[in-house]
Amino acid sequence: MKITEVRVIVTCPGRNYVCVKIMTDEGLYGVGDATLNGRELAVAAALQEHIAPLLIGRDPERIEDIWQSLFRGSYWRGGPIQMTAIAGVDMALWDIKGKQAGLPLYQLLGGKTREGALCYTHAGGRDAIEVEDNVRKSLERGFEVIRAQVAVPKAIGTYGTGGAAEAASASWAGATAEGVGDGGPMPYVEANWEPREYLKIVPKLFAHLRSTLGEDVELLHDVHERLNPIEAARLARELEPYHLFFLEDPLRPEHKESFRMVRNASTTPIAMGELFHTKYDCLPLFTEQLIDFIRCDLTHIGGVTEATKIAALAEPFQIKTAWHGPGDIAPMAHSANVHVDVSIPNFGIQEMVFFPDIVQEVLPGAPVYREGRLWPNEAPGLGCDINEEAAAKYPYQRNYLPVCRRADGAVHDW
Ligand code: GCO
Ligand code: MG
Repeated sequence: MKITEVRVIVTCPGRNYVCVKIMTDEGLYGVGDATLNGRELAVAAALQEHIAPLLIGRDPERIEDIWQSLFRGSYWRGGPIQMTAIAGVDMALWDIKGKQAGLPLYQLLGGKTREGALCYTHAGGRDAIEVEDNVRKSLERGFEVIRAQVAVPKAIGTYGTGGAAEAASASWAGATAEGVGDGGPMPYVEANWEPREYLKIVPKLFAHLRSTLGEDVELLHDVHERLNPIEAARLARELEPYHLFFLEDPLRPEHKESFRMVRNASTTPIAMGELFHTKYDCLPLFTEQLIDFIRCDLTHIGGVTEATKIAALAEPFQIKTAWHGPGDIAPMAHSANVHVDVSIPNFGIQEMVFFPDIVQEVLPGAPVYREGRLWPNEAPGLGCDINEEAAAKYPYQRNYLPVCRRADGAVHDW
């Protein structure tokens, strides 16, 4: 088999997606996700200008060799743009292999270790009562694990407080909850965010949720890499009585050694990794057992090939997976997540979103949600497709991630 064409399809059915479609001389094709929120066209150009010419004429069955040649062959390694471009290719090649074998991807990865993938949804709100209300709604839909985020007093547009709707759509943090506007051609500014206020409100939120909802529901919280080590250590310690499923992304991705301080301070389980790009980012956290869940984004680490290696590296350290699953990566990536989830031994949990109908029209095949779990597509390969005609109806629109500013106007990590 030979690769004859690499199509890069950029579409905006509500938000931007970069899709890869690899065609072969045998009529089989594969699809993958190469979406990097806010830098979509940089990845599209990397694919079109630099990667596609290297793939034409190559044997698509040699996934590992193609992966290595793109990762090491470029000399310049890693980084979000390159690893996202490689992921799009990698997913499409696994998709082709599955179609060739007539098997869903999880079968190629060793077969099922479990039936469905336990998943979590998002509940946000302006105050603890509104969050509690939204947690209850998610419980009614069958979710067993729920991420809770509350608006920070005095801040404008706190990240995550729009809950599930915000996660799936293009509207930004707080936009739905506080009516402060959507993302758009210039970055939305989350303003007046102060760690002092944040550190006061979050333990109060979980005290409220535990006292009203009891111990049965599993709760978690996303810090979104906003704290410094001593602040993160304090938060992890103060949340201990509420028994979180995990505390997500407490620190910036650069300083792996800072996790020691959080670890030594508390027994709250720690998850990290949506801003990592390779297994090398994960290793220092694994070898010292500084985290409990690794939550890389398959679209930003080079796809299924790197994800299965990261999972295998995590396994002997008793670290489980919790792959990133936001609305800003395409259904192909969500499908890849779940195929990996149901075939590895050390799966932990899967973040999920409900894609709006318009996305499902353009990019059909996302995993199906039922009873607190995601179920893999049983069609060969990823079980996803790209409706190119529908995609063409929704052209790319420039859209930035928000930025966060402190009360004095200084830039903080969003
Ligand atoms: C999550 C994430 C996302 C990111 C987004 C950035 O836990 O799902 O933190 O919501 O903010 O992927 O593009
Ligand atoms: Mg997160």
